Amino acid sequence: MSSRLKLLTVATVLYVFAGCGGNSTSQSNNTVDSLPANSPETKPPVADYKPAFPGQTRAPEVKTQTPISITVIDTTLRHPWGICNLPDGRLLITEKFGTARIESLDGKSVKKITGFPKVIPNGQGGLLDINADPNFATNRTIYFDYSELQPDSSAVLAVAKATLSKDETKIENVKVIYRATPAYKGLGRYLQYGSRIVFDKDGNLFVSTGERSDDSVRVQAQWLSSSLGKIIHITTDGKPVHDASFPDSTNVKPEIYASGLRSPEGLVMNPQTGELWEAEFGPKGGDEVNIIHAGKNYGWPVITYGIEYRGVPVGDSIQQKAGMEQPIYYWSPSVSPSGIEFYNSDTIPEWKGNLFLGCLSGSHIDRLVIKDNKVVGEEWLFGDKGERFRALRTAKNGALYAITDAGKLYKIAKQ
Ligand SMILES: [Ca+2]
Repeated sequence: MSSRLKLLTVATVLYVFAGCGGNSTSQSNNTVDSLPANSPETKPPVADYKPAFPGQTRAPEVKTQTPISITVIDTTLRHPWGICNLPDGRLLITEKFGTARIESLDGKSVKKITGFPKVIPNGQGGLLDINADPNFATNRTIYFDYSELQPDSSAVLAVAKATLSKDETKIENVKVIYRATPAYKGLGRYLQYGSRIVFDKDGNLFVSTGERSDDSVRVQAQWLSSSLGKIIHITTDGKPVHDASFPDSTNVKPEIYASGLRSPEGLVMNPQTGELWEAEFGPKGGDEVNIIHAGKNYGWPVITYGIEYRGVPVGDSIQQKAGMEQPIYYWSPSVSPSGIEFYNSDTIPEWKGNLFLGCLSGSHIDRLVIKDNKVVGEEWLFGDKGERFRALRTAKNGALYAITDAGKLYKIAKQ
């Protein structure tokens, strides 16, 4: 990996906001360390921002040596969004319009599940993530979240629990345990809910929440009085876990674990370290991976490596600030990471401990090789499929299963 730190000598040609003018470039007399050229990304970054440390972006390309097969085992899902394992090995998968299904690992058995609350499926809303209680085998309890319409036509991310009926055809005893308030009514009301649900080691829930996109509301990612743009830490009844992450105050919601997030559709526990990892959509460029620690501020919308989609800098155009955490990795241009997963099986040894990200606009599964909490290698897998990969899980059989916006379930396994 020694070439990782390789710096090119090109000093006068900077790519400036290529996104607002196609592939336009401009000349500058400034000198910056050019980005490594051996990344799977070959397009110029959308801005000439300098990484905070070597390897924070464009890690050197690696190639999987193990022969891998990728097989479509179902094509009939309706916009799948969340996927989790059940104790018997089967997969529980949500569909955006408000249904779910249980699939066997060979795709031959599919059970459709109804009974979910009414969702707003518009935009990025809908029935979103799902997870099974650690004691699901005995209590049949599941947790899920969705965009919920309010009486004033605003929309909120609601987190709910329910039990799966014995015949696995419907959910029962649905109870909303948390709402990521304030509900939002503006133009972006159907955008950026975040919503991944992850269990901590004690059986409590971490939930990622989006900041709902619009300029007027996204500032709340920095407000400890707002649940938007946060990692929320709650019990299975929706009560704050009280980590004392932030100072105790009437203006601070005690369930907030970390702040300053934009559109965090990726959240997973690192099984090797026990740390919580997050991935989020940045603005234009600046998609991030972060390691989440209690009480930390991850910077949005104050610091970012991206620019506004309209082509201008975000805020004061700063990328680093005291008191705000740096992403361990970022992409520019964007790859749009949604669901993320650590591969944690011995079946494909070279993948063990790697972080896999389902990418939407990137149309690939991104594999990041991690060493000492730094990214030391990157591989873009399955780009030839032309899919928007929404989420993925390591299954009990050692294969990765990935769902796509087009409605496919892929099995990715050792040949
Ligand atoms: Ca950030």
